[in-house]
Formats: sequence, structure tokens, C-alpha cells
Amino acid sequence: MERPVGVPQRNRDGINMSRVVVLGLGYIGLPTAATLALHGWEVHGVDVRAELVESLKQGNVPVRERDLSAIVRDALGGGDLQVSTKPENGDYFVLCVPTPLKDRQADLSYLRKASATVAGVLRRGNTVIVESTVPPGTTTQIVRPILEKSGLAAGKDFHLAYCPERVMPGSILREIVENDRIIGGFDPESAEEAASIYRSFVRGKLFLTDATTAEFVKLVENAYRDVNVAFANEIAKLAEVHGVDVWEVISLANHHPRVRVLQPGPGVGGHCIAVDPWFLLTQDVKGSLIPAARAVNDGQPKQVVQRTLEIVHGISRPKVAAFGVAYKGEADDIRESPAIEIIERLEGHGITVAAYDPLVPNDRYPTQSLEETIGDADCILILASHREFHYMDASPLSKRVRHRLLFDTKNCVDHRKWTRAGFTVHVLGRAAPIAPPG
Ligand code: SAJ
Repeated sequence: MERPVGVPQRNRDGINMSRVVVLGLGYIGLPTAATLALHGWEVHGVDVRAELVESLKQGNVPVRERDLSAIVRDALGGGDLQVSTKPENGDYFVLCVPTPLKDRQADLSYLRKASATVAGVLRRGNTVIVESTVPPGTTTQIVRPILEKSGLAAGKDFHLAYCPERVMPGSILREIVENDRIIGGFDPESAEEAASIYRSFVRGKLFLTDATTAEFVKLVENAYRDVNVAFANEIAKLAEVHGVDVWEVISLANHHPRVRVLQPGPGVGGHCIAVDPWFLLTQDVKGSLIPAARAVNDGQPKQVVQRTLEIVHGISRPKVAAFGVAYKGEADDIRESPAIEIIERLEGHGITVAAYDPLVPNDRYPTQSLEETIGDADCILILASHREFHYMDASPLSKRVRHRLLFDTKNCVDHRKWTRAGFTVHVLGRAAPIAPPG
């Protein structure tokens, strides 16, 4: 096969640096495009959302991720990164479009559209890499035929590979460089060709395999985490029944050299762990453990609501102050957030709920100031382990609330500090509340 078109340049490691087109400028695509630009590639970022492209051109970066704004602005300012709603020719195409869940199945409509767009500009010698999370077989059975409508054949005229993203929101720019990567080729040459792009910026190891195995590996990683969080949530329920503190139990159990129990919480949110395990299942193999884990984790918000109702029982017209609407601590993302389900369910029970989140912008979810949220509240309900909650001074808050009740579903604040301020502290996974001294 011919080498990629364009003007091949070499970086200091002798790697061929050409033009990369990144399709989808969201949580993964934008950091990927910025990282490639930072490592000397000529990058063209494409997104169908015209307002996003315009906003990026003005230097406004809508994805809140440590250091990302500065890197994107630098890349745009220096001309290494260009953005538009339509792709032009390139040597490499990296597809980072969303693949949401619809009726417990992957909605591949964005990926199909992006593949068709690439087919329109595909040239002999190009390399197409899918990074979006997809059911096994998608790259070869769905993306490939769409690309081949160009008249070019995968493995013969162009390279095709699947390389899943593995970054943790909050540490994306560090993990994009440090994490090991799995690169699954349509054929071995495609895997090699795709590896050349990652070799330019990844400090972790690169493991080459076939495309379907790589797709499967990605799903296994997230299903593994989901099942293990479900285990933690299940033992939290059992600990309450048996009158022990699940957090102490987990900490002690984790001193065993082969035990690593995760943390219970109000539920599993985000666009990955709560979604991807379903992509592993098929019409024929519906599984038993994976759906059971999903049911346990999806059931957590209801458990939290039940316990909150018990805590505020007997208080007339109770008000709950929800701390954290993000899907997890230190995130500003509310996709599939269990906190939102909890707030809505509490409201469904006639409880007044005010929400405070120092990270989630108001245009994403209507939150209030800390003062408004706690004013006349009867129970502070912690739903995300934001660092700010850990350092919060409980004494001034104790003067603003109506009842001094705290329910910590993440075990993330200093309970002694809160009891000293007069609060009775309830903790998920521990039946007995912690009373204030004296
Ligand atoms: N959670 C718990 N207890 C835990 C860990 C997590 O309740 O011990 C909850 C969180 O609060 C959150 C949800 O699970 O609601 C998911 O959070 P997470 O931190 O486990 O994962 P994500 O969704 O932010 O990122 C995951 C990561 N996958 C794995 O760790 C295997 C990340 O590396 C992936 O790149 C990402 O999914 C993705 O995009 O697929």
C-alpha cells in the first residue's frame, strides 16, 4: 500500500507526521485533537455542531478538563489545530463520536454518519481509526462497509483500526499520554499503521491485536468496574443489616493481598460504566451477572431516597439540601447522574430539594448558591465527593439549617467535624447514625 498522502514530515523520533482529521470534538475528541497538535501533527477537528465550532474558534472550550482550555487555545492560536463542521482531506481519520444507549442497545447513528462523511473524502493510503465505544464487530461489520462505499477496500486501499480511549475524566490529558493502548487492526498492517499515530504521544505500552478483540477489551474493562461497584453496593446494604460499617469492612478486607473492593455510593453514572456493559450482550446471549450488576447499581438511587425519607421522617414539609449533582466527585458532567434521579424521586415524594454543585455550570443543571441551598434545610445529602465538601467548615452551616442532619452517601467528609458542629451524621453502608458529642 502507498504511504499516506500529504506532505510527510518527521518528528524528532523519526515518526511520520501528517494531517490528522478528528471527527467529534467532545470529551474524547477535543483532548485527542489538542494532544496530537501538541505533538507536532497538523490537526483538523470536525464537529457537526456549528455553535461548538464557532465557540472553539472564539477560544471558548466547553469541555471542562484540567489544562485543556490552555492547550486547545494554544493549538488554535498557533494554527496546529483547525476546526470546522466539514472534513477536508487527511492522512489519518480518528472517529470520536458518541455512541449512546437506546433501549439497552448502542445507538450507532452518529458513528454511521461520521463514517459516511469520511467515505466522501477517503483516499488511497489513508488510515481510519475508530475510538468510540462500540459493540464487538462494529468496526469490520458496520464502519468498514460504509467506508468501502468510497470504492476503496479496507486492508487493500486504506487501513482500518479500532483503538479504544481509556482516559478517566478529570485526568484526561495525563492519562491520554500515560495509559497503555490497545490497537486492533482490520489486518496486522492496519494495526501497525494506526500504532504510528499513538507512538508519537503515548508513553504507555501499545498492544496490537485485531479490531473485534480491541472492541471487546474496552467493554470488558468497563463491565468489570460496573460489576465490582455493584458488589460494593450490595455489601453496603448487607452491612446495614448486620450492623457493621461497610467502609471499615472494605478498608480491612482490602488489606488482603488479593482483595480490592471498590466503593459503594448513590449509583453509577457517567456515559461509560452505566452504558457500556449492555454493548457486550446480544439477542442470543443476554448474560446474567452483567444485567444483575446493572440492576444493583441502577437500584442505588431508590435506596438512597428510601433512607433519606426515613431520616427526615416526622419533619413537617422537609427540605433537603443536595450537595453534588455531577455523576461523580470532581466532575462537572451530569450524564446519567444518579444524583439527578435521587433529586427527582425525592421531589416526587413531596420533598423540597435545593441543589448545590460548585463544578456543574448552571446552564447544565439549575443549582443554587451554597447559602440558598442550605437555608432552612432539614438534611444535607451528599451525592458526589467533590473536594470542596471535604474541606467545608460545618460550623457556619449549622447556624443556617433548620435541622442538623447530614446523610453522606460517599463517606467523603470528616464526620467528626460535622458532629462537633452539632450534626447527626448518617452514612451509606452504616445503619447506626453518628450522634453529636454530649
Ligand atoms: N463509582 C462508584 N464506586 C467506585 C468507583 C466508581 O460508585 O468505587 C461510580 C462513580 O461515582 C460514577 C461511576 O461509578 O458514578 C463511574 O465512575 P468511574 O470513575 O468508575 O468511571 P468513569 O465513567 O468516569 O470512567 C470510566 C473509566 N473506566 C475504567 O476505569 C475501567 C475510564 O478509564 C474510561 O475511559 C471511561 O470509563 C470511558 O470513557 O469508557
